[in-house]
Order: sequence, then C-alpha cells, then structure tokens
Amino acid sequence: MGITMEELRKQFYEHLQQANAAETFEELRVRYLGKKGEVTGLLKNMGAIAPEQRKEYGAKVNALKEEVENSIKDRIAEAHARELERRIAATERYDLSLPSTLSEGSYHPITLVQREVEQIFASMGFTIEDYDEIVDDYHCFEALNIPKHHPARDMQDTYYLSNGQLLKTHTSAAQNAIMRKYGAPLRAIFPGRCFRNESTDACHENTFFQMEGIMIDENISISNLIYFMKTMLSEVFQRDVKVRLRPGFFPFVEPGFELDISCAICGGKGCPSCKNSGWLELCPCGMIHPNVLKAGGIDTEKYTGFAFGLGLTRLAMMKYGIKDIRDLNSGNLKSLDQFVK
Ligand code: FA5
Repeated sequence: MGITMEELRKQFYEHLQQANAAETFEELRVRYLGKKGEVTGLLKNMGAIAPEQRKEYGAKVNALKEEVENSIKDRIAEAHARELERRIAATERYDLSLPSTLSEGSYHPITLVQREVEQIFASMGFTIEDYDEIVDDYHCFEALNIPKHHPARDMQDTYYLSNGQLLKTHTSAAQNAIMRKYGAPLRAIFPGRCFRNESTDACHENTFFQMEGIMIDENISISNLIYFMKTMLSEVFQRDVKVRLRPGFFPFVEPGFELDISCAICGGKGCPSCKNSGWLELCPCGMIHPNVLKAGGIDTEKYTGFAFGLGLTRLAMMKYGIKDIRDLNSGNLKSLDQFVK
C-alpha cells in the first residue's frame, strides 16, 4: 500500500501553503484531484481494503476530495481579495471635486507659433485673413491650375463631402478668394486647418495647420520670396537655422521650391521625426503661376507674386522640440501645459 490518507492530507496542505499564483493552484488541483491525481489514486488501494471497510474508506476518500477542492477554492478567493486590496491601495484616487492642478489655462503650441508668425508678417505689412475649412473643388484645385484628373490631386488624399464640397487640403485653397477680394498689390497671410486622409506617423497628421502667404506687386521676384522666408525663420527661432531650397513641383507656382529645415530634434542626424533624413519639409513656395493670377482677376502684364505654404504644425514641433506630431492633437494637458505663457 502506498501513501496513507493522512500522509496525503499533510503533504497537500504543505503544497497549498507554498502556492500563491493562479497557475500553481491549478497545478495543485490537477496533481491531487485530476484523473491521475493523488487523491483519486487512493481509490486504487480499494483492493487492499477489507470488504467490510470499503464503504467507509470510499466515503473518507470522497470527504478528502471535497476538503482538497474547498481548500484550493478558499485560497484562490483569498489571493483574489489580497490582489484587489493591493490594486486599490496602489491606484490613484480621483476626487472630481478637488480643484485642478493646472495652475492656469495655456495656449496650444500651434496657437503660440501662429501668433508669432502673424506678428512677424503683420510688421512687414501683411494682412491676416481667415478662410473656410469646407471649400469647393474650384477653390481647392481648379483655380490653382489643378484641373480634374490632374495627377497632382493624388498628392492630397481628399475628404469629400456627399454634397461635392471637401475639407480643405491646403491653405492655398483661399488664394483665389483673397486675390478677388483685394486685387493687386496685395500682401496677405492666411492660417488654417487642413485635412488629408494620410496614414499618420511622427511627422504626418490627418489634421494639421498651415499658414499660406502671398505677395503680389510690380517686380516681385524670387529674391523677395527668399528674403521673407529667411526673415520669418530667423525671427521665429531667434537664431540661425539651417535651411535648404530645392526645386519642387506644384501646379500653382512656377518655378516652385521645397524649403526644408534641418531637423531640430536630432540636429540633422536623422530620427523618426524627420523620417531619418535629417531634414523636414517645412515651407514649399514659389512664384505664383500666371494662370492662378488670371483666375484671381490679377493683371499678369503688370504684376507678379510669390506664395508659400508654411507647415505651421511642423514649425511648432521644431520650435518646441516636440518629437511626435500626434502629441499636438492628443489633448494631453500634461504635455501641453508646459507651454503656459
Ligand atoms: C502644399 O500644401 C502647398 N499648398 C504648399 C504651397 C503653397 C506650395 C504655396 C507653393 C506655394 P505640401 O503638400 O507639401 O504643399 O504641404 C505643405 C507643408 O505642409 C509641408 O511642407 C508640411 O510642412 C505640411 N504638411 C503637409 N502634409 C502634412 C501632414 N500630413 N501633417 C503635417 N504637416 C503636413
């Protein structure tokens, strides 16, 4: 005859004493109560028991089975209760009636940068214009020399509304209306929220801000454009920033440029914020295409002009060292609170 019932009971309680995790309780259950378990195994001794004692022996084994089962259940319940108490003690308690820990409200970093850029351009004689977020195809594309089916439309994956209107994909959508409103000569900037059906990453959002600028007058050339871009960047950063100008294609300017800024997050070495290139596309620009001036009612014999489309959200990232553009739309007060002014 193997282990006795008493020895098995003692051994079980020693094991139960050591068990503390869900898996070990389950192991114990299988070890003692499973088909090949040790308590079940006691029944195999039945043959060695005198026939008149078998009934009593069977009842004792069943009682032990029940005892083992209940002891394991009790220990599991105890462990759950302890874990719950631990979690309650460790969890921050929220008391909604307490005053906020944020000392005062703050402007969003994009608002701060926007106001700064507005001030710089206002001091150089530019007016600040507002424009719709829902626009029509004509203003967003056709008036900008992007006819239907032009491949340049693919660059801006557009959210169309069921009535044929669309969410503005770029602030250039206001160019035509502003030219028509003021005529030439004209200096205006117009900040605005833009929407594109983009996959998001550290430097792309589906909702972001741009600031458009146009200057139209007699004898406006690329030199004027470069002067205004340089002045704006050195005022915003209050230091020399490395920029590069390279050719860029946009149907509404000719010639067109991409103005990139050396990534302020990695110092130009390459990181996720600049897609590992060390440069961030910040402010495409160029000389306004004659077709766009004509659509805006401007006399192209007399006037020329430049336009730029500054990535305001990216400028805020570079200015404040924000590594991930998605933080700016997150509404996370803890990270935005540091910009209190
Ligand atoms: C344009 O939107 C043109 N309308 C800009 C322009 C205006 C060119 C006037 C010439 C004359 P682009 O798609 O490259 O171009 O966007 C301009 C800037 O907006 C980018 O350099 C970038 O800084 C910002 N931008 C574009 N897409 C996103 C995005 N998904 N998330 C964040 N910023 C973006």
